[in-house]
Amino acid sequence: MDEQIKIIDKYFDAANYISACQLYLLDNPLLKRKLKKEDIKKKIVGHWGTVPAQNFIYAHLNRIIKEKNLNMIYISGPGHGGNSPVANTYLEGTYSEIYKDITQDEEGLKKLFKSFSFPGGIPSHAAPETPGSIHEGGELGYSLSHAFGAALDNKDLIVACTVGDGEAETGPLATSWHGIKFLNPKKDGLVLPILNLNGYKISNPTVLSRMTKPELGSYFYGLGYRAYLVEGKDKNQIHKKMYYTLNKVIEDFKRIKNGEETLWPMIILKTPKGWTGPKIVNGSKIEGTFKAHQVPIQINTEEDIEILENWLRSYHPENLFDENGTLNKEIKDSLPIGEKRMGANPNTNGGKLLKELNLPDISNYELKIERGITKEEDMHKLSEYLRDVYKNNENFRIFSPDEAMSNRLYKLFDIQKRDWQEEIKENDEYLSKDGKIMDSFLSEHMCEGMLEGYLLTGRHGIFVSYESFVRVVDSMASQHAKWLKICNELDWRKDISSLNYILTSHIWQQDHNGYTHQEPGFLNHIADKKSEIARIYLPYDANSLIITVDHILKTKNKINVVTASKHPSYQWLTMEESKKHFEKGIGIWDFASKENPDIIIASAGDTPTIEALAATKIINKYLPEINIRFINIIDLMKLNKNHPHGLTDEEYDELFTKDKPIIFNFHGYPSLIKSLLYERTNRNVIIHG
Ligand SMILES: Cc1ncc(C[n+]2csc(CCOP(=O)(O)OP(=O)(O)O)c2C)c(N)n1
Repeated sequence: MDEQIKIIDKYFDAANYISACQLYLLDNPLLKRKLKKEDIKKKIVGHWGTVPAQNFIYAHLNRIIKEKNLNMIYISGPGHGGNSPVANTYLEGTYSEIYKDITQDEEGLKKLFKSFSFPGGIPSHAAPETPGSIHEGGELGYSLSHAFGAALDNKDLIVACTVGDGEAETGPLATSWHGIKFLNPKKDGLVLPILNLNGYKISNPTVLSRMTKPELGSYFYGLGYRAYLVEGKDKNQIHKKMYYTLNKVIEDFKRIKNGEETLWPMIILKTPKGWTGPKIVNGSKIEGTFKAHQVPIQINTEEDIEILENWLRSYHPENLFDENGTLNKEIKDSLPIGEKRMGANPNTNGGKLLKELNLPDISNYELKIERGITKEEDMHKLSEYLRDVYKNNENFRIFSPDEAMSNRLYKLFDIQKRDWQEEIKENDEYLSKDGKIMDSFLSEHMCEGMLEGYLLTGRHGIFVSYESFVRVVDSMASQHAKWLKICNELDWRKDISSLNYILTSHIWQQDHNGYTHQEPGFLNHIADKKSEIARIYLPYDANSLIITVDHILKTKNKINVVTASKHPSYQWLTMEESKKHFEKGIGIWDFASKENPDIIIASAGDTPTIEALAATKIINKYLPEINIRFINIIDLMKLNKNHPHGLTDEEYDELFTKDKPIIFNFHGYPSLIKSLLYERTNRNVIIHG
């Protein structure tokens, strides 16, 4: 063990060296000569505080992966220290395999250091560009929910997830600890949370770090964990503790898998913030304080350069790399190889593992209709189709915060149960350890985070939410949209299944709930995202809803938002008619239209369509001399000229005419339609929304 720890420690030095150099160096990557001002970046940006502890964790995880031949991925919660995952994936070789110019030599190191947080270079956070990452490290709070999502239906996988003690204060992270209550060890993978108790955030202490050890232990025990505290007076002692602790964790995991253990292991790693970095700069204590959070030394004077040089030399690069700048063989040989490397694990590039869904033929679910007379709950009808998607596919899950029933997904429960690993009582319904409907935890953050983790590791799913409360995860949706946008620019990132939302219990169907439950602004939020990613659909009845959901489940790399009706409501088109309409995304409904229109009545959304058709009927009755053209828009982005789905100007003018008045009945805020029509010829429009 002592020999192994010596090598782990060398690896730790190498990772710290490469991480620190990314912050500072333009040249002189191996410090073969004295450091000069010209070797150093003019603007130094990035984070140091979180980095050493994460390097330490990665080093030890590598050891246990190699020794036990584990299938493990790593999620960096405090991914603002992006130089850490970059350093580690460089050392294991994955980075150079993906980015061929970042070679495993002095020249490669020089390029790598320069590119970090530099114009035209790589982000300072864990990002899509970072091999092995399924997690954007900028916005804190989602790491653990991503980890749990990645572990679902992934029974051989272990997801190690570092959580910052500041990050742990966020709402989404604080609720995520409960994720273990939804993992079935027989069918799902395992998650190892590693809380890095480094004591500080940007400029404040952290709450968890000021709790006593018994308080912390009790807190995590109450949540269902056996917390292992790893701390030490010196490097050697803490290496040993981590070594033994990981051995114990793997033993615990074995017992959990065999059903012999109910407490889940987690690690509390207590290290100084900015560990191994500069201790004192300009009379201020840095290591072990919040001052280590970002850049520990700004370079203004010769003395600063000297402190930097001493710090970097403290890792002894001459003992880590050979003359050419290639990592020493004994360190290299200690690392996992091939897809066991956490940067190369295919689960972190989920498209590699993506299996297409086996989708049922939608004609089997057609609702036979009498136009404008038949009434049906669209979501209830959709649930027949979704039941069979579940039936045919192991790699599909629906996520909903306690709302699958309330959102009328009744038929799912004919064949599938809710995921629930806790006690089940007599009057509970549809709970099971083997259940795969993810609706038994009331947390939009967890639904979103787990679904993202599930998608990013190559599976499929849908988030079904009340329309107004999906806004709880606005920011998570934005981050995912950014992630997808960057992935689209990276050849090596393979296509993943789209992030699908069905928003129901919507603004026009509130019964007793009323104003508190009304907020259709998620559509505006998503409409603002990159047009190659954002899709918005407004089906008007059951058949159109089934067609829409069948479509979105086949798409890749998109964010699809579907608003849907759940109350008994009028039905308008047969399946065949709706298919044709959906293919166009927008069109004239002949049964409600006349030739040579005097006005256009347009609708988007289920209730606005009922109202617009009713208005058309009334006008036809009392003012038959007025010719109405009735247009329905199911694919909202047809209106956006700058969207890949957008109508051309000619198509738009053909449908809406160049000058006839348009009355537009819209599901959401009128401002959205205003912005979509801004560049169109005919803007003679009154919008009701
Ligand atoms: C949701 C969110 N709020 C605020 C920030 C700004 N921020 C960046 S790092 C940081 C402190 C993080 O502390 P911790 O999680 O303990 O990480 P570490 O100390 O390891 O850097 C804050 C507040 C953020 N990135 N995300």
